[in-house]
Amino acid sequence: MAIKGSNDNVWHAFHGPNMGYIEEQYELFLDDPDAVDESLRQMFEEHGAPDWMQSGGVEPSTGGQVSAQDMKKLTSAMKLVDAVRRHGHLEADIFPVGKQDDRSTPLVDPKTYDLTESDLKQMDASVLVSDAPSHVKNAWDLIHHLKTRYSGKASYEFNHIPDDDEREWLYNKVETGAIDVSLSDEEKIEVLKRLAEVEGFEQFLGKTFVGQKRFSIEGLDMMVPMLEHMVKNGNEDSVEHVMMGMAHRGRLNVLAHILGKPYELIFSEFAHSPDKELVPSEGSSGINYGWTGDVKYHFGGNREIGDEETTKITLAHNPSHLEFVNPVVEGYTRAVQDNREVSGYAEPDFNKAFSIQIHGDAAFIGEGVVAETLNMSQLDGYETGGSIHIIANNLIGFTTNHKDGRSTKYASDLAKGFEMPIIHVNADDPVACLSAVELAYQYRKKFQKDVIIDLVGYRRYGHNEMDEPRELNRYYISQLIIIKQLTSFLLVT
Ligand SMILES: Cc1ncc(C[n+]2csc(CCOP(=O)(O)OP(=O)(O)O)c2C)c(N)n1
Repeated sequence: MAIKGSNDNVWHAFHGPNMGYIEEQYELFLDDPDAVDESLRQMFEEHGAPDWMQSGGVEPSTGGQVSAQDMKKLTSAMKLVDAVRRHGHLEADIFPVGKQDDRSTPLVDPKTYDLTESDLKQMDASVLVSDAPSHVKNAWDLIHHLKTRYSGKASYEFNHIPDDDEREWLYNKVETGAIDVSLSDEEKIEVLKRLAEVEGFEQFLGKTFVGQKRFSIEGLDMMVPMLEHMVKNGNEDSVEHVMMGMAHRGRLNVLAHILGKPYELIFSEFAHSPDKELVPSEGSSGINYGWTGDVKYHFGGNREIGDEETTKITLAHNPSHLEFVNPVVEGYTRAVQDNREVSGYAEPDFNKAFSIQIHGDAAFIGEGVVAETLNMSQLDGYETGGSIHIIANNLIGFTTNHKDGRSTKYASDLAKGFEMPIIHVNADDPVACLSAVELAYQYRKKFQKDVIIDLVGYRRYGHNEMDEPRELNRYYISQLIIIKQLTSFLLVT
């Protein structure tokens, strides 16, 4: 590092945050001169303490320099910017229903940092961030801008990621809006049509096969367009295989709309199965006919998509044991990534395949096999270049409210220990959901590590369709709200 300055005012070359930096370095130097950069050491030896430190923290006012008071404000503003990045999720609008209580936190309030609107308006935004969007002129605008990014329909937790490049990349993508999906009118209509199919399918099943289990996706309907978006991205990137694992929730809908399983086949599985006797799962002790088959919401499937280059999508069959499929899907993925054509230790090609793991919110944090699988995600022998996880978060596990089912704030908190980025997104905002997918996909592609999307919705009915929604579903929501939301989404320009 080369530092220039005349002998007279060498310290006056430093302004704003740099002054804080020099102060910090000087204190380090006092403890151990070798702890600082060679050029700084020479300066400290030659010129002594920075003059603003010598004058008891008051910077000389000559020469248009920043006062100590301004310096303090600047440091506070930096803390506030950092706080919005770290804690903005606490105020985010990610719950479509069920948590409408006050979500404000003093952690992102300027007052907490002794800052007023006028303090912030006097501060140039470029002192705080290097690439503020053009409409952001001062620090007040900047805080507002950051709040829209970190406390909107999507929110983010990145602060636990120790790698500076990764964290900076993620913050940059969020703050610049580079990952925001922008849909044309036609694309909006496509998404709406897909959502109508998703919901129509569930309603048809509900009305036609009354009381039969289907583990409706309703409340998390956007999961289907999100999966479509991910798979399409993969196909455009010449990914050969997408391996998927999921439990019962929404599985029939994913089979129909992502795996292309014909409706007739699904209906026939409802029509031909004497429901109650054929259900060896979800706590039932019902008789089954010699385990000759499985229940319809455990079946897997596969499908090829794409014209010139094809991508094979595989949904693994699932046992009743929640999340046990996680390591199986990772094994499938690694198996197709490994190059077994040359002798020796098989080298994986992470661009050839990726996995999508869909988890229940209670199961993600409650089932130990999830932690075991996440732990393997960076091991040479098991890694798959990053899996994309979606927590199908309907805020309830069977009959258990999250307050009685986990000791952490979010269902996704387990992933923090594995340094994985977490994106929370409101399942009733289609554009936010697709943007969350885009960020997750791009992150996986760049850093080849796992990423978590916490898709926050609700459960329209009971746990399955044999139980009583009025008693089991605390988050029942009227059709009208959904219609209102979809209609505003359709207000195309
Ligand atoms: C290993 C295992 N433990 C317990 C169960 C029983 N069980 C079935 S569904 C369920 C609740 C799961 O809740 P969540 O993960 O939130 O998924 P949801 O059904 O709400 O979508 C439980 C405990 C099981 N099937 N497997």
